[in-house]
Amino acid sequence: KVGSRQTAIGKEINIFLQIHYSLKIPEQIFKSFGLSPGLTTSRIGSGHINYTFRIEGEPSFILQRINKNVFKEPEVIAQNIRLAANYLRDHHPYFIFMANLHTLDGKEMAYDDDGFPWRLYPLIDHSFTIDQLETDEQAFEAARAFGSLCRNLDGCDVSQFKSVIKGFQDLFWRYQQFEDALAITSREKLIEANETIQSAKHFSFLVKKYEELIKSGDLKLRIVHNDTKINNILFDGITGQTICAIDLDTLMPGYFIYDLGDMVRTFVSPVSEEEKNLEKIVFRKNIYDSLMKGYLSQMNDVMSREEKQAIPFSGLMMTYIMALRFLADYLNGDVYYHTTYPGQNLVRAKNQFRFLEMLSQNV
Ligand code: GN1
Ligand code: MG
Repeated sequence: KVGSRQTAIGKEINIFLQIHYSLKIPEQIFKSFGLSPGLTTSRIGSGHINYTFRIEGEPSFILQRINKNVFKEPEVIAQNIRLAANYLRDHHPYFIFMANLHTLDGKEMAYDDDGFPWRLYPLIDHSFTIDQLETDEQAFEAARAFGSLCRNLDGCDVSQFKSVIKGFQDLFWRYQQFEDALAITSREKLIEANETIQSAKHFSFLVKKYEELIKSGDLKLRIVHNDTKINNILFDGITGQTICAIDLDTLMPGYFIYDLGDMVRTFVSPVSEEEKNLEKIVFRKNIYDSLMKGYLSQMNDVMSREEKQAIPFSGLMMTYIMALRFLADYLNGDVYYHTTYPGQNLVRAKNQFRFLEMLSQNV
């Protein structure tokens, strides 16, 4: 994620999150952005796709290498962000939108010799991100921030935006990918994941519901963030309030259920998707209610009655889609998400199915 992790008094706590690994920032990348290659860098964040670094200096920056295997057309990301930034500048000039900085020759990204695009962000002093949400206020504030992004983009020309990843939140297609993975995986993995595979099949009625909902045309196609996990909110270390939503890679046309659902998925459980101890996964009703209030404080008057009826489905759908995606990646041999130990994607899938059970008993 692109936030620095500092406490109110500016003390670095990111040290706990640093993972030392061999990826070096190429000198040409520093130079493209007018930075000295001698600056101190450290890897930060808990994203599963891109690599994120903090660059110390006056001022400091966040530098990110985009995963070109996942984002096959990185120019589309840049184009979508540009469209959104222009619309917001013209219609909501005071809205804080974290667009990236440009290279010395005015480009949104700099490519290295291996064809990976890199981009640079300002590092906001005393800002921080969290992986687990603790209070009702945080839930309200974070949901309000994601809601206000969608609300402020309501009215822009959706047809100009392009899809960054085809079928990204298409539950029907994700279920097919899971079935494809089942067909090619090893016998050992089928045995190891048997119970989780049964859960995946058990909840497949959600795919049908999803298809019906999309076909009904009741959901308005909007510009949505598509990755509204709690650690994509930048908080202010001094006021404790939100600054803005970050990680705009998947800002593209979609439905509100994707954003609201991913908030339910990542806000309401007291532990993150990495947690192995399933006993710790519970439904926090107070957080669920606060996040709904925060989101609707922005979205209530732009949403239709039909959309509001789909609110309870959103969390189920997004938790299920992530459970399926983690499980499929485990079966495929961990080809998509970064992992740090064998079986991590199965842990994540089990965690998500557990939360899905909890959620389905409560919404
Ligand atoms: C990925 O890399 P990160 O953490 O921003 C994924 C999201 C998932 C998320 C689950 C492009 O996001 O869809 O919800 O992991 N992004 C992509 O933690 O696949
Ligand atoms: Mg992301």
